[in-house]
Amino acid sequence: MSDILPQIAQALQRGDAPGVGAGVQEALDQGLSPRDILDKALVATMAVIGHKFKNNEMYMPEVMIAARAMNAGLEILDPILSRSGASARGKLLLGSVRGDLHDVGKNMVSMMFRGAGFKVIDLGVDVAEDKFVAAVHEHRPDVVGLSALLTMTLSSMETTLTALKYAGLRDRVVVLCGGAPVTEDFALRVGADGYAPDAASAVERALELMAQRRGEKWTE
Ligand code: B1M
Repeated sequence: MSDILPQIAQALQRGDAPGVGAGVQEALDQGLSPRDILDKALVATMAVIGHKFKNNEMYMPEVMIAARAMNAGLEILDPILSRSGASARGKLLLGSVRGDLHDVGKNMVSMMFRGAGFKVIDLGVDVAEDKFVAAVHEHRPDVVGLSALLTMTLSSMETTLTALKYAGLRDRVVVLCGGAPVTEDFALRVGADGYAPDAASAVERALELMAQRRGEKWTE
């Protein structure tokens, strides 16, 4: 086995987007599974970067450049991981809540839902409450996914749920929350339907909640 995964990890730590892109492509060409590339090279290295950021061994600009390199890797894996023959299984409206600029985890959530056959409308980052409300009116999604990475922006999840409620839309959609500081307890307390700890389980949780809403037992 070649040492392509450590090479991708090193490129990601350097914030070398073309290097990450080339490494991911090389790993695919060597027959490595996209899931292994994602988990063992990209996600694992972002965790190391997060640790260094926390300990002041890496600073904002470097982390920002690394996140851009991570997204470059995700872009290459995206068409493979989100490839699906299934017809639309549902519609997900997704965004990082107001005040939150983190998008790597959200982009993974988008990829997993598309992989599971969902149509995804991604509103991006720093999405204000009224933008979520307008988009629910416009797109009529089955699921609204809220992502937050900062303790400070957890309050935006709550205000988004309140805005949906006051717009009379809350009961029409399943609301799923996620992101590092989010817990099941928090999500339920602020009125969401559920919480998922990671992108893969977010799909399962959404399907479960959609089935409950229809009064069916979800089986798969
Ligand atoms: Co920021 N940042 N950051 N940051 N950043 C964190 C989150 C932090 C934990 C770092 C630290 O101190 N250890 C810390 C937050 C502390 C807290 O509040 N608890 C922090 C801080 C403080 C900040 C700033 C305030 C720094 C400053 O200005 N002094 C600032 C805030 C900017 C803002 O948003 N307004 C800031 C800025 C940035 C950058 C711009 C430099 C960059 C973001 C670039 C980008 O995203 N394009 C950045 C980054 C990259 C990070 C870390 C290092 C990595 C985040 C990441 O991409 N993780 C992060 C440290 C860490 O996480 N350990 C950190 C990889 C990704 C795959 O994981 O996003 O958790 P994650 O997603 C997971 C799950 O959470 C889940 O699924 C994904 C995996 O499967 N998930 C969902 C996510 N959304 C979901 C939605 C769902 C379900 C699951 O359903 C809808």
